[in-house]
Amino acid sequence: MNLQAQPGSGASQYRILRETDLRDYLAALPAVASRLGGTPASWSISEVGDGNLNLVFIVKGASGSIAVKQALPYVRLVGESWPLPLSRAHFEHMALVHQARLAPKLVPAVLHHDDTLALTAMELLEPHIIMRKGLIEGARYPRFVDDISTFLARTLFFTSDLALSAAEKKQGIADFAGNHALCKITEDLIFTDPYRIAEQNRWTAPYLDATAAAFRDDLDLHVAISRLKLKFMASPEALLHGDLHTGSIMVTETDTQVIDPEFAFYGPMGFDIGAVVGNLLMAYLASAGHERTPGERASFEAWLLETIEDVWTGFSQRFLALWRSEAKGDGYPVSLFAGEAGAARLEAERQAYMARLFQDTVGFAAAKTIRRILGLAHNIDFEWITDEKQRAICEARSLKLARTMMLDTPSFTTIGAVTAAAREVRGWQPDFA
Ligand code: SR1
Ligand code: MG
Repeated sequence: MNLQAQPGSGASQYRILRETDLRDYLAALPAVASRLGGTPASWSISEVGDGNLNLVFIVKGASGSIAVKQALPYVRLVGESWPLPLSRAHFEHMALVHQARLAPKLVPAVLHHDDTLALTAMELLEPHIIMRKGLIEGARYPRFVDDISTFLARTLFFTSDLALSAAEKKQGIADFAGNHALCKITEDLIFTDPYRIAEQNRWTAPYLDATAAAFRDDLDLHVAISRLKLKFMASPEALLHGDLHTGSIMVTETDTQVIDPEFAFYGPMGFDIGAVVGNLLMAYLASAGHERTPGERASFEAWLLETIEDVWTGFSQRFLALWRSEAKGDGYPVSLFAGEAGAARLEAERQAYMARLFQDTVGFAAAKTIRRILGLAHNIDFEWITDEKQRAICEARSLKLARTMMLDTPSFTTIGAVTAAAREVRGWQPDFA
């Protein structure tokens, strides 16, 4: 497909906005200008993006503040040598609009969108912080479990064949099918590169050299990751966020907001749920690297494990409740499950479906972990552990857990089995320790 023909490509009129251009641009938008208040000259504008792909500006005026995100035509983390379609801003905007409808109050409000400039203006989330940073500090978030399990259950259920007609579902798949360049990033960086020699791979050397080499030679692991990759590519079960790590979640003690759905597409539900579970497991196993005195984070770590359990339990209860009360889709026709026997059989089938979804979740959580330790894009849970040996110990524990989760997925039949394995590996010392 010709990328130039995709929505949002608008190559000829696109320009990277600097602060002055952005001021003029926003001044010409009456609703945005009046929200900011005062004169455009009085607005403070700063570029604060620390993600891998885009520019992010914070604009503050006399009476309000906004965030403005602009896609760059390349991967920010790497530079202009890695071009990336601007159309991702179009798909992100479409996903934000869907998610706001399906999971009200859990995504930032969009104030303005411009496909040509690949730019979206949103409410500024204040005093929220990126959840990953809060977890590194050892902060707990009492609203998180309810909010993220609601977000997951509602966005996944209502975009699936359980809730939609076949025609609606296929239209949804078509609407997001053009976001394949972002899918390709995931296909390469998560499902392929960590298991082969790739120029951009990196890990904490020399401590993890042997493990990285072992992962490159492990054919059992290559089969397991390839099965997951195929599932990612060929199972359009629901509209996914597509990059639901703890850096895509902003939190306070009383609020949770899911941001950055530029990787949105129709894929397997377990990929989003696994992203949350995998990133919480990494937060748990990185925690030892952030202690100043042994054991000082023990109760925080216990909270994290409880949170992981509650996310799956909360998600699965909510998803099942929606299925029992809102199943208007063409999957599982009601007419095939009439009477008491039919109802019982359908309920058994729901349980079987959740068991399969849990297996996917375990596998994808493992894939998400391995890519952050052996691939290109790492996370600050580990990166901010300055003692390299200590960081490698935390990473080696995570790799050990992830390998078991990926190879022995069927042995994890409950989320408690996952947290028990995490607790056990927390006490394991690699050879180099
Ligand atoms: C080149 S982009 C690297 C990563 O950043 C995003 O947040 C996604 O996780 C992607 O894989
Ligand atoms: Mg992102």
